[in-house]
Amino acid sequence: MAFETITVETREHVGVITLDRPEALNALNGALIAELATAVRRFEEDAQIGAIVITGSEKAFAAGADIKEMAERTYPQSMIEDFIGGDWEAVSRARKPVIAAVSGYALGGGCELAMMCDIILATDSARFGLPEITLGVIPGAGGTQRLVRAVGKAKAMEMILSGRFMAAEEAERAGLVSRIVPDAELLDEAVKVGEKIAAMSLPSVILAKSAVNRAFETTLEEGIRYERAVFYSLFATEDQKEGMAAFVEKRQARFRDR
Ligand code: DAK
Repeated sequence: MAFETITVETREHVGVITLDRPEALNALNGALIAELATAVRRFEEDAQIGAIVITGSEKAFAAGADIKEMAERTYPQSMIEDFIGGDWEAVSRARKPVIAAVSGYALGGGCELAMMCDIILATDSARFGLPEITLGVIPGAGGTQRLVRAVGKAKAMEMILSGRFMAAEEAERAGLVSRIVPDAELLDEAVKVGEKIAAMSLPSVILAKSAVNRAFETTLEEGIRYERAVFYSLFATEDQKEGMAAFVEKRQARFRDR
């Protein structure tokens, strides 16, 4: 299937999805969200792919859900169609790691999309914000929940209640962004991180991601119990034997995802 609102490529073991609606600063309309979900699911199913990168343009990762498409929505329509539905959740449901490479605006649904990813790399020009309040609504794709977990209550409240944008440097300091990288290196750096992850054993990558995410969903005690069970389970893999043998033999491990 040819995509119209995104471009998709494979770089070695990393799937790269580029949001591509420059005329609307990559505003996330229904077509784009559906195509993004399809591309993510394909990479999830592709055994050659170990990580996924989502990026936008230099000016915008994504300036939010498409306001022009949303403007005439009614309450019953929104509620019945449940536009939170499957496609918007494809990224947060991905089991393989997803890296957001953010330049320019990441606003509203664009910021929420970045926060659905596991790691955010950004350039100096990145601007994060949840300005839905200025439109008479509130974030609707996880923003009120994920931003507060990422940057704490005070900053999240200020951003969500006043619509203030957060610049890259502040976002890095606050823990929303993993690293700031030079403009020209953003995508290469994100792919490099993806390649590094893709070289690990996929079962341990999937379970490590799942254990970290568990920290946001449960008590410390439960989370530690989950981590312990997962840790033990990895001793059932060939990759654990290979990884530890490689260390002892002073060579590079060759994981086979088994
Ligand atoms: N939607 C539609 N078009 C947009 C857009 C958007 N979010 N953002 C920008 N554009 C369009 C502009 O209308 C303009 O198109 P033309 O007028 O040229 O046809 C073009 O992109 C360039 O934008 P500007 O001329 O405005 O460019 P500037 O550099 O002057 O300003 C800006 C850039 C990013 C500051 C500005 O465009 C802006 O404020 N954009 C809107 C940002 C915003 O409010 N975003 C939040 C949208 S609400 C949900 C899932 C998601 C959501 C909710 C529920 N469920 C699953 C339930 C998410 C909601 C949102 O994101």
